Amino acid sequence: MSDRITSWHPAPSKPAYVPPPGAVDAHCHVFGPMAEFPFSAKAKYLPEDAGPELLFALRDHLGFARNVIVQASCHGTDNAATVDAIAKSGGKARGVAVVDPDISDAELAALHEAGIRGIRFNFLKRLVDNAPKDKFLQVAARLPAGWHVVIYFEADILEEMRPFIAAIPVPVVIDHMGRPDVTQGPKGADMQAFRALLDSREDIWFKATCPERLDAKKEGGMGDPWDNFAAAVAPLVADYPDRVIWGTDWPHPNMQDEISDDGHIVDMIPRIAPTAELQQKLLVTNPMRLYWPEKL
Ligand code: 0GY
Repeated sequence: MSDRITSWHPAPSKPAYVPPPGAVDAHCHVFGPMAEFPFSAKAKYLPEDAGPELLFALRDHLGFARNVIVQASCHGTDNAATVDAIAKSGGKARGVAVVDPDISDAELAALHEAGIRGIRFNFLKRLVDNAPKDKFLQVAARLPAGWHVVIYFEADILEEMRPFIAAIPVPVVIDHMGRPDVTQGPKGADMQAFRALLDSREDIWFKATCPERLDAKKEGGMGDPWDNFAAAVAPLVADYPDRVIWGTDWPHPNMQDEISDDGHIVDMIPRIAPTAELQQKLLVTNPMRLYWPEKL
């Protein structure tokens, strides 16, 4: 592995949109700092440090109150950096871990104590070497009470994911809507397939995230201001308002070729959730139900 990469904007603009009080950035990551929390030997990318100080400064700059920190693949199954960031947040962060499926019940309980509320199964071949569905189902069956499973996959494997998702015994949250091709529009084949998946279980949630990824120029999309994303995602948020959460995706792993201004990413919110009621659900009520239910 060669040079370390930077995938985030050095000075994001102040968004025009002001999130409601208590708003949660429910999909973000920390990288390192490497000297304290080395990256996994199996990491597929080697980023510059993007630690909790930077994340919390961004949270305040963008007008958010809380973060949900998702363990990034570059840290493998060692959740120390994520747990450290949660500990430093003063109660303003919780997290999603990536675990070895053979993790002990005592270790899962310790992660709960540290603020973890779910585990992530990553099926992207460019990010992980293997994704053993049988092992994943075994660990999903012994999660602490109240936890959920986050799944990251791309639209081309949605059909083969169906039986696996159907067998998960806890609520499921789908990262980035299973990466639909948003240039197909709101009625495109990928969005129709994703809606069918949502209709198959009432406890499948999704993240209306990643305009910068799904509508990237390098993916054949438009780039900022990501009009394809807005057009494709707004109807989905309108139709499933109680099962959708939102996040910045900072520090935008692997997006070093198309750096995004996080202020602009926040300004996508009123385009996909145009009413105050929808925004309250997307940014406050829904993520609080998943990550801080005791505060509702
Ligand atoms: C994301 C997306 C990506 C990376 C990771 O864990 C990760 O490394 O999630 C990606 O490269 O598509 O959700 O941040």
